[in-house]
Amino acid sequence: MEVEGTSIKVILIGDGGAGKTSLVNQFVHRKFSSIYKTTIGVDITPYHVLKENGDTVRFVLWDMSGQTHFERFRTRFYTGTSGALIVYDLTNATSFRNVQNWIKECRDNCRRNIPYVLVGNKSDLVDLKVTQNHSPAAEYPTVITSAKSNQNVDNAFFSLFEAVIGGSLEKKQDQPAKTTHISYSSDD
Ligand SMILES: Nc1nc2c(ncn2[C@@H]2O[C@H](COP(=O)(O)OP(=O)(O)O)[C@@H](O)[C@H]2O)c(=O)[nH]1
Ligand SMILES: [Mg+2]
Repeated sequence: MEVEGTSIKVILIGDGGAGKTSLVNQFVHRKFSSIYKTTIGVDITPYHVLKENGDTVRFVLWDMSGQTHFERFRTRFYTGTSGALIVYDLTNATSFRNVQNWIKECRDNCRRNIPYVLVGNKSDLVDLKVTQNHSPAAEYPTVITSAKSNQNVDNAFFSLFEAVIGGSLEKKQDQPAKTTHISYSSDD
């Protein structure tokens, strides 16, 4: 899948169930669903933002759905990435420990230095006084979100966007974004 033009690819990675798809749905479509759908493939959503000087920057969000164990697919998924949101579930200690593995895999496959923003999601379910002490990788900025209640969701994405372009952005989009699902079969 080629995304044309001068679009900037950012990816969402992290354990299945952490809330990657929900964060994109809340950020782009202002929707939340508690139904957990695992589909095989990748959801690609363009998202346009304005720079302070009025120029439009076109980001494309790549959300890999399910089947994170197909290594060949994952390697392709990382190609051309400019930044990554690494999502973990504040209620799931394993997802939190795996952040380091996701960072390592991303480093190995992106073949260049890219900014990372860690996202501790599902803040609506936890007592933040307890979980704020969890700092999986102090060297990376971490944003605590709820895709359900829309807490800090824009902050998470814009922190990454601004780190990628190295400047500040206006928080608006010039058109509703449409998600394209690219399915993928195991014998591909
Ligand atoms: N309570 C709560 N549930 C969430 C939140 N984000 C995602 N979920 C739920 O967690 C499950 C997995 O979310 P999903 O976005 O599909 O995770 P993904 O596998 O990382 O894409 C779904 O049932 C979501 O409804 C959140 O912030 N709060
Ligand atoms: Mg998903």
